[in-house]
Amino acid sequence: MKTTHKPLTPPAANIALSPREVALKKLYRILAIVGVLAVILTAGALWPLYGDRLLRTKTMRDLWGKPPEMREPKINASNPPGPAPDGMVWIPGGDFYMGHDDYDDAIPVHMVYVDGFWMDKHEVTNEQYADFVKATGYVTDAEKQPRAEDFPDAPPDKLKPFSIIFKKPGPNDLVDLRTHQGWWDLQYGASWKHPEGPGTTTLGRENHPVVHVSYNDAVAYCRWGKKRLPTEAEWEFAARGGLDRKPYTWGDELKPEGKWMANIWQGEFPYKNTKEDGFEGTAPVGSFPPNGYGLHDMAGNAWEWCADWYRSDYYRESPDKNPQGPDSGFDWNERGVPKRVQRGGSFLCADNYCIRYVVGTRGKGEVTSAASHTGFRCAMNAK
Ligand SMILES: [Ca+2]
Repeated sequence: MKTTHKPLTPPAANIALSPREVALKKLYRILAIVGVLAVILTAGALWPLYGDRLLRTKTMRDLWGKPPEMREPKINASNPPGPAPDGMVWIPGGDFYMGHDDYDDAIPVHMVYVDGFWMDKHEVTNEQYADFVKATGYVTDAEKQPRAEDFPDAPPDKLKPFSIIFKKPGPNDLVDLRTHQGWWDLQYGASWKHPEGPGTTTLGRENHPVVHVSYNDAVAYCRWGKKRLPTEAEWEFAARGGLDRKPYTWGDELKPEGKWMANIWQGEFPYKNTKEDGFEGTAPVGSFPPNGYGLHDMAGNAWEWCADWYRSDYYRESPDKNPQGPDSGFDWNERGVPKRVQRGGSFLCADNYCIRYVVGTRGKGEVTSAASHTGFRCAMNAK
């Protein structure tokens, strides 16, 4: 029986390479290896600079699940619902983009709607707070005896009323900007009426923002005036003054036409304050131009308490209409110490530290704690 076979495929010809071709092949292989190594080394070198941002973007997308809706924000008609309460201005409410892409606790930038409300034109002053204390006999947290259970490691003789004041380090003191320890000093007897401690007063500073007030102290004052603290979203809407996604409450430039627009820190923090804006500590309220809604000092001067609890991840889940903050406070940097939101930065914020005079950035504080750079202003519902 005859069997048919498919013809076999002829073997590939064994073509010898010329010495030049062999050399080129080697060169290509070496170039390929060098190229791969270069990519790995470049990625390794750039990771410390940009890796965090890449991770953050991924995390943001993972958590958020959908790309942001980037439509134009719409501000409500600005007609106030009635005559303005004394010292307040109407904030019309509407849509705005809240947050800041460069800060882990202020991402994602997201659109929020807030209803219109009244807001104090300026931070509550020493004179205004004195009227409240005179009328009510209120005692601030910084004036109270600290509780032993809150300071279990403190010897009994150290449990005296105190607040925290800024103390400029010496020129040769080495300060780590990450620790806060280098420029804060516990001062016994410091309070809103003795800002630098016993023997100091607010005389001559009647129209400066009241400081050394805790969240509780701020809430008590607002209630006395039948007002309330602004929510964080209201505060940011108001601070933006009708501008959309600008870095400053007044626009794009830190110093338009060479003019300082807020009481912040010039020079290298915390060693040298060149006071280019005219003020080393707090400034009288209204020393700088108002923003688009007629509000003064929404950047710098004194930090301002807001009503919301602080959580660094809140913006990933916050409602898009009149957010009121999370149900409880949580700060990764100080677990077990619930905090409320503060906004606006202070006279201690410099471009090498803090920088929280940039709109959309956040601060926070424990509800009974006070310091020489923290005050507040009040808001009120439309009647
Ligand atoms: Ca200043």
